[in-house]
Amino acid sequence: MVAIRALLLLVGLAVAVAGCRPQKKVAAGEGVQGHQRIGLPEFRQGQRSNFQRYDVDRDNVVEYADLPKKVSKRFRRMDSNKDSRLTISEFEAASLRRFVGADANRDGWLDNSELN
Ligand SMILES: [Ca+2]
Ligand SMILES: [Ca+2]
Repeated sequence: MVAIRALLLLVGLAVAVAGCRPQKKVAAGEGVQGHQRIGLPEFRQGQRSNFQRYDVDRDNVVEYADLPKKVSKRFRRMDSNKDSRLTISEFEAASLRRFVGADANRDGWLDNSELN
């Protein structure tokens, strides 16, 4: 929990710092000087859509054992308590770690170079 709180704090700081900079306002995912970038809300929404694709009964839990091997393997890595059930909380925590890990310049956005 301490690690997750630290991550949330880091993301909050990055977003706050980015929000203080004078930047050209663009719609999420829109190009900036020919570059694509994605912010945390859009990233989380995309990730949530991925989760919901497999959460067919909409109970915010995916029992991933019977999913295709590639998906099952990915979900197992995100299953923090290793109970073979991936909750939306576990999924979102893993997604946040992924965003923070990819945001190399800590500006609260993932640009082309950070997405690839
Ligand atoms: Ca779990
Ligand atoms: Ca970035």
